[in-house]
Amino acid sequence: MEEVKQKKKVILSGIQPTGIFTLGNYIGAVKNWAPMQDEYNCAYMLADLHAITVRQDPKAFREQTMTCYALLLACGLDPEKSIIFIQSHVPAHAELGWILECYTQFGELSRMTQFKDKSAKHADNVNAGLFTYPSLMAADILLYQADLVPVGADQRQHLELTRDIATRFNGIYGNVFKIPEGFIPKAGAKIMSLAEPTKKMSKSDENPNACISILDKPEVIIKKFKRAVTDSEAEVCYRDGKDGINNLMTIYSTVTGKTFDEITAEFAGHGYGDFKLAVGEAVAEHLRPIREVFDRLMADKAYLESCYRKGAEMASRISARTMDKVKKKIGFVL
Ligand code: ATP
Ligand code: LTN
Repeated sequence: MEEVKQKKKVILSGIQPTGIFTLGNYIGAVKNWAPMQDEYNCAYMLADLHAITVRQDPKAFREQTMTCYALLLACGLDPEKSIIFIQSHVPAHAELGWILECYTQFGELSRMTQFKDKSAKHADNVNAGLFTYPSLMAADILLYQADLVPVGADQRQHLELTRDIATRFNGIYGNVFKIPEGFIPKAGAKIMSLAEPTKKMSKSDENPNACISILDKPEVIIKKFKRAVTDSEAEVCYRDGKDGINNLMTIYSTVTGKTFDEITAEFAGHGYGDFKLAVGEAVAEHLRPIREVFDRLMADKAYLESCYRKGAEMASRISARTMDKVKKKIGFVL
């Protein structure tokens, strides 16, 4: 019997080039992208169109985008295996983004918690792009007919909306879009701030002690963990109400592979000081190779450029197929 070759599933994800990735971005999202490259057809992008929903300084933004591209490769993304591209290099994203805005309801966008948070934080610039951000994210995903979207927990609501938009569009025009599933890690989907462990760790936090950047030097990482806010008990165990310790245990567990029970046993009879030091050292060690590869890549801009040009070409080819279908279905003259 002829063997039926199973088509590989498609993965798409993205990250905004708004700063050096934090340990939260890394554990919740980017760390999980590299291991998927053998099993799936993967496309990963820098969401620079999304990044301008917050004002960016042109020179810093350009440099930041190059830095973030090198970081993706340093985190193990391989341009020989995956499509690694910059969103604005593929005009179909903005084009389908506009179209999908016309299939997204005002009420749906008004309910998005990221919009509410960011418009409170940037009250002087509550622009239309900040509001329609999820329609563009839906376009990113649906253009590639993605099956799975690996993201942190804070993107769950945007993914649900993407599914609703796709289902609505398919309901009108027939089967145009694959309905994607989220792929949210069981542990580490929401890494919390080290200074305020009830708040998510975020690239744009003003307090440098609140978040670990994946390029922080080992001594800086260790110092920040030493200062991490915990509680007044002295027991290293995962329990409701111990937000700081729960967060440190999650971080330690994801970088060492140890379970919570193993961690509790390891630090039985020790104070928080020993535990914090161990977490700091484990994180510093885990991030060391990323920093080393990053330094090498940043010294070879020509290589980086050849990678993102190739990525844009491949992404354009795939997205053009979906774009064509969408335009025909809607009734645009082609
Ligand atoms: P900004 O502060 O500029 O809004 P951000 O740090 O929230 O940025 P994004 O670029 O919006 O980062 O997110 C990139 C990916 O990282 C997404 O998949 C998001 O879910 C994930 N992520 C962001 N913060 C965390 C966190 N604290 N814990 C786990 N995952 C996270
Ligand atoms: N909104 C995402 C970044 C992003 C994204 C995407 C993630 C833009 N387009 C498509 C997955 C798929 C965020 O992390 N804030």
